[in-house]
Amino acid sequence: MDISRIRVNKVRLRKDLEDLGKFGEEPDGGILRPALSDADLKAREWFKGRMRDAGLQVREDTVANIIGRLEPASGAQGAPCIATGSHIDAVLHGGKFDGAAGLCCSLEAMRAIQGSGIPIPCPLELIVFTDEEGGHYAGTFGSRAMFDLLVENEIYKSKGAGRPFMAKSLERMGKDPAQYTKAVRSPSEFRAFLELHIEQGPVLDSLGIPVGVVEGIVAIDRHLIEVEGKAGHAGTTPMRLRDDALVKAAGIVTAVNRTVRFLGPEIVGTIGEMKVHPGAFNIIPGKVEMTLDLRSMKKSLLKAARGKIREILRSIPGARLETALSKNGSKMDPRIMGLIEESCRQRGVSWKRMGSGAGHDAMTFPTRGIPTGMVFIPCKEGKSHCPDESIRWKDATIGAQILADAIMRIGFNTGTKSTSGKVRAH
Ligand code: HGY
Ligand code: MN
Ligand code: MN
Repeated sequence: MDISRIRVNKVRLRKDLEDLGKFGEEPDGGILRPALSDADLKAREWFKGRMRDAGLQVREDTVANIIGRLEPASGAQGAPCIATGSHIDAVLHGGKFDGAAGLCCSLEAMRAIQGSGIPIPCPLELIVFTDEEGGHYAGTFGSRAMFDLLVENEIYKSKGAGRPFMAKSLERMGKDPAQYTKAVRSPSEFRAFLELHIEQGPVLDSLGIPVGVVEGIVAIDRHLIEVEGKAGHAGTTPMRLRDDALVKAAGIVTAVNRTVRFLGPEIVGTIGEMKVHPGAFNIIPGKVEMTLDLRSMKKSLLKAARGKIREILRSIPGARLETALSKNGSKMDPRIMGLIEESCRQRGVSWKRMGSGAGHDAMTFPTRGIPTGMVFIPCKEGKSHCPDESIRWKDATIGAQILADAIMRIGFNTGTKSTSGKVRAH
């Protein structure tokens, strides 16, 4: 089987990337496309059309994951599929390529594979996962829903008072939230999962290397911190009689930052969201809600940080922490990493093995023993989650080519060693 016959089309790919970037576009070049917002829904409809134009059978599951599928000509219809995909939703005022690059490159890979005339060895799927960025709650929602990994009542949970929750957004797009468990699939339906993503860090760009072969994805704990005080009149309440929730929250922010820094360079912590209630210039804040994102390749560091932060909160009246989600780090499948590298070698493309400090839907699949791999492409100066996020079109083209080649190498390979150690020959 001559993989070199697979040729991605850089013009077609670039057009998809540019067109997808228009949904939710803001004047400063960033995008506002929160999960299941109007901009996200429009982008999804457009992408479904592109998937159909590319010959994929397209369906949407009960939690709005979009699943495009290519069936092999004969024989292997019911066989486990090789899936690829990523997300269309974006962080607030984010960039145009986080998630989108993976989806457009995956679609181009699917087209190039079909264009090669090489018969596909098993079903191929391209999946758009719902709410990867955690616009409603804890993130990687669609892939966790697919493998029955939601926390209890997650579709009714939000990040604070008056914030959106998934059940409402699903209803808004005409779905019955009570049917969410119907999205659950068996891991045995999957032979492998591959995600292409921008690196969201500076390594590849600074070294001038076009491909990152991901070895592992960071463990992530997401907590919600709530601080109760006493709302009151900003003019008539003497300072000594105040119980100002924001003053207490400010102390927590600096204490959390000090704690994480003290634990060393292998852990990062971010208080990225803060809501002050009621929130007016003449009311003493009565309540503050904050989100805390902790990450490390070492789960033990996350545990240590949580313990110390709980201790800090115990000393502050009215402060409490709720753990929204604790995601283990994920190891990528060595076999798949080898096939990605083989693809780079054959194409004369340099690559670098690396970890991912960003979370992805690709971290969900290994928890169900599905062999998983990730291909990174550079983003300029490592900028991401901001309007300056940008890529080089040639890097996207190379990434799509390597992704297409790797999908077919997995397909024709005699077996893919699953992360659970079993070798599954197909
Ligand atoms: O938060 C992350 O790491 C990813 O961009 N969702
Ligand atoms: Mn992101
Ligand atoms: Mn992403």
